[in-house]
Amino acid sequence: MGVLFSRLWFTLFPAKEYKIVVVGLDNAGKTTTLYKLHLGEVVVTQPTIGSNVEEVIYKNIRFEVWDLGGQDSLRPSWATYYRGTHAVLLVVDSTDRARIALVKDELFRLLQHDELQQAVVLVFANKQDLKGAMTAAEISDALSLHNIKNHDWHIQACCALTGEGLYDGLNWVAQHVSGCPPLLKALTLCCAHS
Ligand SMILES: Nc1nc2c(ncn2[C@@H]2O[C@H](COP(=O)(O)OP(=O)(O)OP(=O)(O)O)[C@@H](O)[C@H]2O)c(=O)[nH]1
Ligand SMILES: [Mg+2]
Repeated sequence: MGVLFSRLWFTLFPAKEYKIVVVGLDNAGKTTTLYKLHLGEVVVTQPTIGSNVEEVIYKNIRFEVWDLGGQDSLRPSWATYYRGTHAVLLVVDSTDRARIALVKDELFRLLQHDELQQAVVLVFANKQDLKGAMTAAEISDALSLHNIKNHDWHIQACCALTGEGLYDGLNWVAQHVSGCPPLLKALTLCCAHS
């Protein structure tokens, strides 16, 4: 009886969920962005070792958001998170002019990965509150985003501390993944299996 009920529940109410991986160099503001979207608050962060994953619900869409550590030694492990990814969210520290070429290298490396061929790409030009921040247009040029031919992409100026721009970016993702097959996961089942 329990098994029958759980199958019926899953058939009737599959949870529609899309996977986002959040990448970018250390200190870009990835974890701050994740928790601003998840909690609506600014949290005190430490450099991420490994990953954080949280659910973000926006316009009745569930996003499973993976925030990956951006330090040099951690970036080679990003690929282990790519399977099933619908959207890549690249967070850029807009004041970090010295490392923007490195960001570009990382971006074009990840875009070649087999498991990201269907993914759309959102770039957050973060830290727009800081003096000397590059504009979204400057970052777009520095990253040569116009050379991305096989992925839908978009750049959004934002400030993860205030949240300005974050939902504009998420809205773009929501519009661009809605045609893709979602991850299907059973909702929490409370029935005991017989
Ligand atoms: N002024 C300003 N500071 C920000 C903004 N977003 C993040 N920060 C700060 O930048 C620092 C690094 O933020 P994190 O979110 O930990 O950066 P991260 O990209 O997760 O870094 P790793 O985990 O090391 O990869 C923190 O001190 C944040 O408070 C922003 O929009 N404006
Ligand atoms: Mg982090």
